[in-house]
Amino acid sequence: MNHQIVVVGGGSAGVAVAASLKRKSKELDIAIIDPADTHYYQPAFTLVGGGAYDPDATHRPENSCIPKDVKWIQDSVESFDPENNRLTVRSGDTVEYQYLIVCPGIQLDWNKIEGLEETIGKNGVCSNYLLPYAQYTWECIRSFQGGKALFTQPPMPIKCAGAPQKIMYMAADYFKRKGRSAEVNFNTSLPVMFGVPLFAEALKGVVEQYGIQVDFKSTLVAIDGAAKEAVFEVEGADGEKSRVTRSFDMIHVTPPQSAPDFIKASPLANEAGWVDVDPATLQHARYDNVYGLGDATSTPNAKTAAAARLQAPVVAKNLIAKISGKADGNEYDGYGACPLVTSHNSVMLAEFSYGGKVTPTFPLDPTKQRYSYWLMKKYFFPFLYWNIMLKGIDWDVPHKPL
Ligand code: UQ1
Repeated sequence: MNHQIVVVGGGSAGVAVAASLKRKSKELDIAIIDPADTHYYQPAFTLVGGGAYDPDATHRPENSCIPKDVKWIQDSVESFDPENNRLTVRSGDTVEYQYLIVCPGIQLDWNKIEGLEETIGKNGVCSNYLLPYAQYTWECIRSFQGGKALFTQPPMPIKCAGAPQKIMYMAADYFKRKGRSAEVNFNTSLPVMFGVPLFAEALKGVVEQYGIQVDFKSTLVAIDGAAKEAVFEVEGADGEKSRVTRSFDMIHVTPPQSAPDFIKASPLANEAGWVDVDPATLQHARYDNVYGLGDATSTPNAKTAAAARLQAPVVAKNLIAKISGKADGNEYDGYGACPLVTSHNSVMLAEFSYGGKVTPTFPLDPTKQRYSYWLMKKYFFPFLYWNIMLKGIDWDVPHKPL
């Protein structure tokens, strides 16, 4: 097989960039490689876990998402050979390209927590990171009769760093409304609530509002579902690590995450395993006919759908400029957005760019929890995703430094 442009990954980033390219230049010959039948709108998984979104509305068939006139190769990449502009897929075929766009997303490393794979989806062990387990999250919250509810966050980088606490606030809100007496405990590997100080400070207030106990630098390492016990590695003030076992009635686990194994093992990766691209142009550091975007890249932005939405037109414009021999000059500023769900009717909208610079879209205090942002999270962002972003429409709402 041979295509002018090959896109590895048909998720948010891959579909958006292919659609954006096609919209700019109909005659481009593009193929997307992705093994999955189903395309998920993952940002809604938080709401599914909180019982506020129809699980069936989070996904569509992948073939309905791939742009018209873009070829879908339903297969998995086995290996890259960027020196020779080709790659191999699991079926054994070789795919050649002139230009390569790499956006396979981030890998969930369930197996890095001892005992997790055996118990996830039962025994009160839930996780919003796969749809069936997100549905089980809601079952756990709804049927919780009081007791201990644990929530975990693994070391960075993870996609949407706010997600591990969003589901906790939805749970705490529900317990409060139903009058269930709950001890809610957040165990996060990080030393802070959020990477951007302005929001970290504001989130302290939310934690207090619910009476949640937060344990920083506390990392889930093992879980025994039948015994309802979870083991954490906790780093003390002296840097000393010790193990703490906590019992639970329910636990929401955010799995450790890393670059996909087939990227880690490829010449495209940096030392940490991520697709090694320039943070502004998104062009590969060593292969100038290769670009990367989405959760799998080395760039230090927040790994969110909003980031992929703004990266897609940068890659599309830079690649078209490259093909036509004109100057580049389109730069991604690191924008990412994290609608921090703080209850069943409020959201704090965290928007920021490289360096943790707060860059709101709306001229409102970004640390305030708002019902209007809840409505956007539940209704407008999914609409924006399916009908604007995945259709390759570059809708650049300006965001400005605070
Ligand atoms: C956004 O663009 C987006 O993308 C597709 C989301 O996806 C889920 C978001 O949650 C947010 C907040 C944005 C940012 C867009 C605006 C209008 C603030």
